[in-house]
Amino acid sequence: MRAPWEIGIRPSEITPEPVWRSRRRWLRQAALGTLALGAGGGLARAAGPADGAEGPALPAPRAARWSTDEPPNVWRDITTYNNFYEFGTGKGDPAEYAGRMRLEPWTVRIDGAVRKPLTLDLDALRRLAPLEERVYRLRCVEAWSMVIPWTGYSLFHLLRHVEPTADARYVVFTTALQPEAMPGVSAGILDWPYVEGLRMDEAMHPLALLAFGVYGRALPPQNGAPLRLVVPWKYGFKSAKSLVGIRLQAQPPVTSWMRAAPREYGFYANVNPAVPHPRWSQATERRIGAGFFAPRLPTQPFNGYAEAVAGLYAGMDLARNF
Ligand SMILES: Nc1nc2c(c(=O)[nH]1)N[C@H]1C(S)=C(S)[C@@H](COP(=O)(O)O)O[C@H]1N2
Ligand SMILES: [Mo]
Repeated sequence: MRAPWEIGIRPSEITPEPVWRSRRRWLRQAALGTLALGAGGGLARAAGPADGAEGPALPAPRAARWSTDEPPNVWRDITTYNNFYEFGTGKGDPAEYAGRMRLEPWTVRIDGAVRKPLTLDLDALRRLAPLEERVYRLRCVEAWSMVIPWTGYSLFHLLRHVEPTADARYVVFTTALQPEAMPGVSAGILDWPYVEGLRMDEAMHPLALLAFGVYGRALPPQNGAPLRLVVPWKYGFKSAKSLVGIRLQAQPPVTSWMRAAPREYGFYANVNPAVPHPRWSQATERRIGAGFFAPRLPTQPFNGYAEAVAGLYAGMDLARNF
């Protein structure tokens, strides 16, 4: 078990042990019926990591197999420290402006090398497979990280549904473009819409998540409402927010970040502490919320998911295919 300052929970978020103990005792007594409810006035509600969570509930059982047991970041950090360049490059810009995005109606078009091209609305998408909670590490190329409890299902459910043909070797993701609602679009940092891509076998890996929620609530706009990709073994920019299009094709796409800076961002973008970004090291990371004195954490190959995904890259030179 790591110390709280290593894992992104503020000291103020932690229930002091005596409070926690007496609370457990109280719960046990309540369960035994030895304590009259209403008489136990002294029970203080402890602050929790999901405090402040808002939005429609999206409850789902946790997928233990695909979840880290590192404690998740608090709701506040997850929803106020964001990258979503359509709304500006400041970490606070998405929380401030993404609420302007029009979320209804929302459809996703899935086409290309498939037998069953489809346009699905959000309801149909959510109902396609059972939702699960997956607690994933997210490692940004800027060398910070968080632990986030997403709600969603493996992307392969959706890809299978449209029946890919033999030409489907890459998957291209396109995200929402609403210039009137997105102050960052006119800044011209990237070519819009934001485009990302995966190789077909990466996209079919069960870890690749189509996420609809965080902390059991529908995704806040700044986190990519109403649905986004989460690819936990790759740098954060691969996890495209606010998806509107998914296209299967034979050729790899040129993604937005590759187009903007081909020397700095490759197609694969697997988290790799041994391959520095041309302008900074990727060897360590700063866990958001861990506090000023927290030591940086060593970045793990594939962000700690090597056992699950390293086999996808057997025989590849990952320094050249960065
Ligand atoms: N459409 C879109 N998706 C995006 C981005 C973006 O600018 N636009 N930023 C990416 C980056 S760099 C990161 S680190 C993650 C951040 O996700 P979070 O804010 O939910 O933590 O979103 C990714 N998805
Ligand atoms: Mo990122």
